[in-house]
Amino acid sequence: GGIRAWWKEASVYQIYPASFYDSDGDGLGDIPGIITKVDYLKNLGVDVVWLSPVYESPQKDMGYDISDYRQIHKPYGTIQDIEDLIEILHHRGIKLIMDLVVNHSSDQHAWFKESRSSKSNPFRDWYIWRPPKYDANGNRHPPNNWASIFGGSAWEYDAVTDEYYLHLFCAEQPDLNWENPKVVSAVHDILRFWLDKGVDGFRMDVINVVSKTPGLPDAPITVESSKYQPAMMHYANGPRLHEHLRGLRAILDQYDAFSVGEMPFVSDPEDILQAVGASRKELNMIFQFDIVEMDSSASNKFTIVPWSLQNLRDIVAKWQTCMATGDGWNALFLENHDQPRSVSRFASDRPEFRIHAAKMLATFLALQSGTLFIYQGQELGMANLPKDWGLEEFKDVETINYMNEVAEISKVKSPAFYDNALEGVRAKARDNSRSPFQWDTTTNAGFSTGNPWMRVNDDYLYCNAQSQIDNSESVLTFWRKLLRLRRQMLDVFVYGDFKFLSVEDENLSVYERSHPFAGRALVLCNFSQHPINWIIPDDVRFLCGHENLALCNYGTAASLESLDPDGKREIRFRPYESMIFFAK
Ligand code: TEU
Repeated sequence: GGIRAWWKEASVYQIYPASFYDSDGDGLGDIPGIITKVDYLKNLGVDVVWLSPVYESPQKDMGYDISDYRQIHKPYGTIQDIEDLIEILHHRGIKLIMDLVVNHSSDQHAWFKESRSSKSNPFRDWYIWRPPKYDANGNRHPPNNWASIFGGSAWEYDAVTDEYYLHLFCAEQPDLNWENPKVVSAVHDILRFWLDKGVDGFRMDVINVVSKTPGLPDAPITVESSKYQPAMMHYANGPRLHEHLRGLRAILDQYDAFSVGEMPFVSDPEDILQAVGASRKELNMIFQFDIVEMDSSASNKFTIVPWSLQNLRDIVAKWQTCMATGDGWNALFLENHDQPRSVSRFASDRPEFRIHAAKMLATFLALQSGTLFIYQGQELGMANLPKDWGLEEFKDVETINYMNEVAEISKVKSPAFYDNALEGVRAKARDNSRSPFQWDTTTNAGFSTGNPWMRVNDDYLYCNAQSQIDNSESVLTFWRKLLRLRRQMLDVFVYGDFKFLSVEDENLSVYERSHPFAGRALVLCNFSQHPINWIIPDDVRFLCGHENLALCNYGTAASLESLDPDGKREIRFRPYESMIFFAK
């Protein structure tokens, strides 16, 4: 595990401001709303809050399109509010990290307004402009064939100067030109601005796409049916990435601040260790996408691909091992604002299984080595949106763009094509995790007294914080116990060695955490709705007794002394049952 650090031991709670708590009845969450819920966070036992963007923004992509990095989006509050939040969190011993979205800005940012105004404007070179290409018939085309991550071309034509600008995401999110040193130093100034206010670090949005292949060459054709091609080979982990990361790190180090970089499109440990290896002085850790892409096809995230526990175990084993040997550090997560709800996705949200399934996933995740990230509502076992909701309830630009494309294609293909795509959207849309937080059983789940910006999940009477807080059997109480256990045994759970035991049953995961002096733990998870009998191997039999049972998601583990027909001691797991054994 390397040298100890506060950020390695931390449990981080991600707040999605629009959907956390609305203090003024306008239907949108806000910063004063977060302030009123600090007790809730303290009670849960998290150490750090990561706040998704609250900056001034036209909200084309829920604040990931920033028009002023030094102002707060008015409906979310004021600079004074964020300063109050920082102070109140710090007073309660909780750190705050902000979202840094600097691969692109909003097209409404003053920099871009200047940039687009003329070719000779001093800000022209702050974004990535190129002249059109013309074919033999004189038709205008984008400068290259890159596809935008949110659909269509990655280039937008701008008539003002008869050129195109690059946008890897929405057209309203033009990419900043990191080849321009003025851009880099402007970003550094933004860091200092927030660090001076006392923030403890940043989650860096798509930070590995800031350096593109010089010359911006065409991407190879991998999607025959499309004019535009996935081009991550030309923008992910580009040639100057590490130089830029070191530049950011130098500033963070002056404040003892922390960084977690979001790094899609890359899953080679070598590439990632270059960004997170301690000696490299770049990022502290990254979010990598292996788990959340395990059930999607490479060309379309909405295509549902079956996954197995073996896939999941292979991914976890890969990262637990390579980070330990390479002096890197893991960021552990199963959910965030871009992903569907984990209980629906990786276990079961059926009423008879949901509570145990959510606790089992929590067990599986929270006791791995790494910094733990929990997304708001995950601690309650919040589930995906109901299957019978109409598409009009989906607010995410990615979902809307995709379903518009699908509707077009369906005209030539078939209604079945459309239905199939819709099923993928229900399973994978980012909207699934963006519905308002469910606080209690009052109107709108207590989220807002007004008209919520997004519909509240119908299940709030059954799943809400208030009914879980004082309930010893709740998912929330279970998370509290897990976080406490992790904190009490940092040597084992955060810094200790990790290994999977080989287990016959394809739905059972058993991993061991160990530390030469601090102790040894077994973490066992039944990932299925069926009972599993597991004959305890000789070398861990001493661990698997009642006296060592640290936590079981059913409360008590019923069957620790059971014998199989041959008289061998076995554990009989109930559906989605999980257990943690620990011995000094
Ligand atoms: O996400 C970047 C990213 O590549 C994915 O998580 C992406 O949202 C997903 O693959 C789409 O299916 C970050 C933010 O987390 C996301 O909310 C923003 O929309 C995006 O950057 C642009 O800023």
